Amino acid sequence: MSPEQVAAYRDQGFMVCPEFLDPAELQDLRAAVLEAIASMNGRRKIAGPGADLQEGNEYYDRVFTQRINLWRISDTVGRYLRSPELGAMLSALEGVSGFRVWHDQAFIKEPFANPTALHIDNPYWSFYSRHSISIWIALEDATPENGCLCFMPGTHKLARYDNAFLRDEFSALLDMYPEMREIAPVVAPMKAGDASFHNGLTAHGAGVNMTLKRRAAMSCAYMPDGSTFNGQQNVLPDSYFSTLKIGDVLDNDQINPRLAAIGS
Ligand SMILES: O=C(O)CCC(=O)C(=O)O
Ligand SMILES: [Fe+2]
Repeated sequence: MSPEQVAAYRDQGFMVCPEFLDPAELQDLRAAVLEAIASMNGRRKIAGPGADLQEGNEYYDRVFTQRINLWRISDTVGRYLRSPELGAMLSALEGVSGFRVWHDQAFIKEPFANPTALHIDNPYWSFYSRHSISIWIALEDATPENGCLCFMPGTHKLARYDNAFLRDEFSALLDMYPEMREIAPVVAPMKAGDASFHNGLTAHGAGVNMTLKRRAAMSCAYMPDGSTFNGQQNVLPDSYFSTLKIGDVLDNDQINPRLAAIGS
């Protein structure tokens, strides 16, 4: 990554990275994600240990099919999302020496799906950091017609920890941050295999799916190593959550594995 790309990411709070995966990698990851989702029965959204998040909100369930922590049930997913090369990119973008996986998420926007309301990610999570970051990998082409992402440039510098929910109206976030109403969203179509990165405080959303095909994507959120517990459970399993006090370092390798450094 060039210094110009890093500077642009830090200024805008997001970056699109064309051809992040080559065609063979794309096929490999897409197959692994779809297989892992298919292996999860019922309405529970998290694979393996985690909070008891279930489908059940009519509107939210029609934003996308959301399945979390596929890294626990698919070695292939884990290998891509925890690769040292990806870790090096995250570190360069955020200027942070090490990251842990916060959670991964598959987002399958089905035909006629609702839009993904504008929101910021980090306020949902169990730590606060201005340097959390997510990758979002298009497993199929994401277009303005089928609900590609949009990012609001520079909003990571304005965001506090007030947030909207994904079941809210598309623009509910702007009621909390009226100053963002003047910022034009950047619509980010991506080809299958392209990826984007966004800071955990960058406002973003996605449109409705106006096509007859699904829009499949795989994402992963990363927490700077050393981040501390803020009191929120989010995806943490009850057994771990109940042991935590505000301010404890979130350093459980079973729950939030550290990304290995290149060469280690
Ligand atoms: O895929 C979507 O529609 C939403 C993705 C998102 O909010 C994220 O990756 O943080
Ligand atoms: Fe998000």
